Amino acid sequence: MYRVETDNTGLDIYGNHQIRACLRGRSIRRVMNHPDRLKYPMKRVGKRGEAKFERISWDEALDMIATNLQRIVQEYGNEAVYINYSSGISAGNITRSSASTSMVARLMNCYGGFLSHYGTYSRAQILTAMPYTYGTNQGNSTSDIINSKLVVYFGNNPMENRSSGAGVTYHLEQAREVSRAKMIIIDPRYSDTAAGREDEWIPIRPGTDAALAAAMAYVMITENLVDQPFLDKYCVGYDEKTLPPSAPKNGHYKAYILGDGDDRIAKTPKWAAPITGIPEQTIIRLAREIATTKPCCITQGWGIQRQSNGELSVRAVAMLAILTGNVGIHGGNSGAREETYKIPFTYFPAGKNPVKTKIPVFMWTDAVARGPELTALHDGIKGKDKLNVPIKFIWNYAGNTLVNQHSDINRTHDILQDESKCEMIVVIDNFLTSSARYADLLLPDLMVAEQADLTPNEYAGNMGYLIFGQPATTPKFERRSIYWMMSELAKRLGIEAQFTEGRSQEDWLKFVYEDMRKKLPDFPEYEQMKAQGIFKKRDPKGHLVAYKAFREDPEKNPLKTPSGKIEIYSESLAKLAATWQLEAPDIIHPLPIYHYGFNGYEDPKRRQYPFQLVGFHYKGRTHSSYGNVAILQAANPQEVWLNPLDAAAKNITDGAFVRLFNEHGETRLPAKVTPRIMPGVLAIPQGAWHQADMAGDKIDHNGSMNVITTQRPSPLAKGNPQQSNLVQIELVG
Ligand SMILES: Nc1nc2c(c(=O)[nH]1)N[C@H]1C(S)=C(S)[C@@H](COP(=O)(O)OP(=O)(O)OC[C@H]3O[C@@H](n4cnc5c(=O)[nH]c(N)nc54)[C@H](O)[C@@H]3O)O[C@H]1N2
Ligand SMILES: Nc1nc2c(c(=O)[nH]1)N[C@H]1C(S)=C(S)[C@@H](COP(=O)(O)OP(=O)(O)OC[C@H]3O[C@@H](n4cnc5c(=O)[nH]c(N)nc54)[C@H](O)[C@@H]3O)O[C@H]1N2
Ligand SMILES: [Mo]
Repeated sequence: MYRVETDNTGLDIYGNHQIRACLRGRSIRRVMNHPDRLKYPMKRVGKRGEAKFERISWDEALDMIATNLQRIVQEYGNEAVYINYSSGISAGNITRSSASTSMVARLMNCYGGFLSHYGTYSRAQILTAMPYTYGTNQGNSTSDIINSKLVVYFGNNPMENRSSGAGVTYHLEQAREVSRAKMIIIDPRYSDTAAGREDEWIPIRPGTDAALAAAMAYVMITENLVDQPFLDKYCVGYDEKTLPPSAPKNGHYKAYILGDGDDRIAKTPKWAAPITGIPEQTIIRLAREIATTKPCCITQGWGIQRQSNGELSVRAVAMLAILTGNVGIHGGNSGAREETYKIPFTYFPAGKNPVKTKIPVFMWTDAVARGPELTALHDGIKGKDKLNVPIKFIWNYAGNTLVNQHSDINRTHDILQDESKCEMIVVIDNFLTSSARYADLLLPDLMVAEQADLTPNEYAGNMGYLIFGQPATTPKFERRSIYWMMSELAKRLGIEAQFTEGRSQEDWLKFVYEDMRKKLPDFPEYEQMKAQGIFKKRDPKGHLVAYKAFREDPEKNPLKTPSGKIEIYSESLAKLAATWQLEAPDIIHPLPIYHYGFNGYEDPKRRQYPFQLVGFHYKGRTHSSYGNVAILQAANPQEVWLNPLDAAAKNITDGAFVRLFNEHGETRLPAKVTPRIMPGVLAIPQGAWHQADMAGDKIDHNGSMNVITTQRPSPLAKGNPQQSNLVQIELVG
């Protein structure tokens, strides 16, 4: 009999602290022993999506998969096989679900390859855009806040989305006890990270952070508060002096801010106030405070980049760190999200994918519906000018982005239901999720906690750790491990020797662990590690500082940008802007300008759908995972946040059942009337399980926000703009 206990090893000392489970970790037994868990392999008997299944044997299931995979590869080629994105097991090794490095990927790599993707649902826009400025996307570790005098969070909510004891909040609290850093939170919502800890909350309209940044830049420039020596030495394109010759006259940042650029608009606080919803005087005060309090840690979460103009916003926020010279120093930050110290970790080798074509992660529904129409210049296909074949086979292992977590569920439903398009969908999960309902074959997996595996550290500031988990229980019913499933398929496909290399799951763990020990001799011996279960190591350098070497010697340690410097003006982006095919109002720009983007505050569509809707990552779930645990549901109700002013105008009272709708669909849930959200904005915890009669009215009754999000991608990353939504809200009458 096992219980869930917290890590109790060592003294709970800052930097070598105990890794305490969050709400979800503490309820893991309720997931493991949940009566709804999948027990047997099943095949679809009704229409796709109807969720009518019949129990079959493992042999029958595996034979069917092998036969269909062989047929589809023969008929359409390996490019027609897709492994869908999934974050269900991001911490794991043998069990890891990441699409390009999972056991499913290893199997496909041994079998001729598969169509892969680039980017993630988490941070497609920032991963694409930030490197144009810095060459990479790096931030200081949160623990470095111990050296800060001021912390400014743009839509960063670690209290909720880094909430375990190993997480960021712990550091934030402890570090601020030492440094006494003031904390300013800029977020449309009064988040849990604020919750009384903040010195100031500044509500901002979603998607307008770049306008705020531009107006603050205006104050800093006109009041002589910028770090001019830093801009001259380390940056390209701040003013005339460092503007690349290929750029147009007055194409530099200073001209854009002062109104000497193309648009002739000075980005004054007065200009930004009606866009952002932040009073002019607040913008001025904030700009002065950031520019004069050093070091200042400017950090953004990923909610602001999961938007239609996310690529521009992330670079605009970074400008504040650049203008004030806070990059590359202790207590400062680049403007990117916080990072964590990591100890070496070796994954089992997934092999090389012979298929080089990649789609943007968010574009897979289009690749199913109209694959050969997708091109490099219009849709961001990489490795080829265009796709040759549509997706015909989908692997969906430990993910729910097949339906619930992807945008516009009603469109996805139509695409997936058509069996002439995608011919086979294999789902491997623990539950009959929204995605699993669309499976042709549904395979019941063991959970990570039911098998031996190595888990690398997630966010723990200046501490790295490794967990070696052992099965907490024996396998029940006909649940099998992913390694067993893929090995059995390899047998049927005639690639068993390549796939297993003669190793068992335990042999692979030994193999990767020995490699880790070569990289870090501090790791104990295998058997010892197995017995102790956890290994922790403090960052010997103290705290991570992004771009520290560059700051110290930019000649010797250039950035990975083409110029080796911080590119405020990016010639690479200017080139893309000239060659890519974009639909209005999409824009790619060499400077980090403000542009409203589709479904933004200034989109004319707001006349019809007047509310901006953002989602947020909820403490009661990991996306949709844990969404079926009753005590977590009770403690973390699914409700839409609505300001009292809007509620009064709409006659909505706290707890009333409301409908949210737009051109994509409708979802219903109770309202939470609260001043914790600014007027004109609604917020839903993302990830609730879709519950709709798809043969009838298609109305969702569980506040699953992806029935009202769009599949239109962002301009540069072709990423998911799931925070850019315009909707109407009404009382259910
Ligand atoms: N408990 C829990 N933790 C999680 C997850 C989870 O589902 N549950 N998911 C994990 C994963 S995979 C990821 S990718 C991360 C996600 O991490 P994030 O993407 O950073 O999380 P979000 O909650 O989407 O957004 C953070 C904050 O941004 C605010 N925000 C939204 N739009 C804007 C805007 O335009 N401007 C500003 N200034 N703020 C804005 C939101 O109100 C929210 O408070 O969290 C991880 N951690
Ligand atoms: N509207 C909106 N949509 C969003 C977001 C948003 O902010 N707003 N955020 C996006 C982001 S950042 C992300 S990362 C994605 C996340 O989307 P997903 O990666 O799909 O994450 P989950 O919904 O947690 O789904 C994980 C699945 O893995 C399964 N699983 C868990 N453990 C195991 C296991 O041991 N074995 C197997 N086989 N399965 C297991 C769970 O049952 C669940 O079905 O969602 C994206 N979607
Ligand atoms: Mo994510």
